[in-house]
Amino acid sequence: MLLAISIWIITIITVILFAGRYWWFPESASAHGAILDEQFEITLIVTGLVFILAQLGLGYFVFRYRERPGRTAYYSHGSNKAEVAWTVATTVLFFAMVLLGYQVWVDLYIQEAPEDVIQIEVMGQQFAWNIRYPGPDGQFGNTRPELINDAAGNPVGLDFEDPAAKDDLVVPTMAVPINRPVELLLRSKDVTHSFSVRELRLKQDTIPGMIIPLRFTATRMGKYEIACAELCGLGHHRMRSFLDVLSDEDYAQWLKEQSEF
Ligand SMILES: [Cu+2]
Repeated sequence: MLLAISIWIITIITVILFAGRYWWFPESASAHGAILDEQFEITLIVTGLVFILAQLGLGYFVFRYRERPGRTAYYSHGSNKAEVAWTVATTVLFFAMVLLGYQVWVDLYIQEAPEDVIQIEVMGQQFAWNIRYPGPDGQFGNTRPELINDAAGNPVGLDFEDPAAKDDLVVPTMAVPINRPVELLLRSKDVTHSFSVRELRLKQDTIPGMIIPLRFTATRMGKYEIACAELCGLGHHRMRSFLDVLSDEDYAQWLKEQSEF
């Protein structure tokens, strides 16, 4: 009896915590943020309803078949019909939600980038982010792993024999202009990290040996934290940087200041 009541109480507290939104996302600052939030809400409502029904049912069965004098347990093989029913229902729900979220996914990952897209390379490493801009020539220079040398100030292994590498800018923080499409090229030097900015509603693993493109358009000026969202080693908690969303003029100014160092 106590167990059944505990299950119900835990269910109610959980629902209150989610419905009351006491710990929620910060306000979205990207073009795809609103549609992603909507998708999140639909998923939360659907899975929330399933959760509530399942927990209430669990409590009910614990309560209904609690120990009583003179009653013995009997062994059941279960019900094939019920199993088929909830497996089919789960499959249908799962595919319906995938299809609903498909458009956001296509926008972020698959659709061809617009011509004026700003490309920025992000190289994760234990325990820092290296942000690389192609510089005035608009071309990323070659990199070679054997040239990587943190102590000499070449954390991404720029090959300076390549003329396109000479003006590349590698900095510890990121800035982007507001309302301009940006394409990140996510890389990792060592282990799997995850590039995550809550306000942009972005989270994408960076994987050694892969260059993963990720697109967004920032729609609100401000300073946002770039966190590593994948436990990547002892210093994981301090693997963070910042993203400044600036006006066009401030962005141009920022680029200029950075390249003067
Ligand atoms: Cu990391």
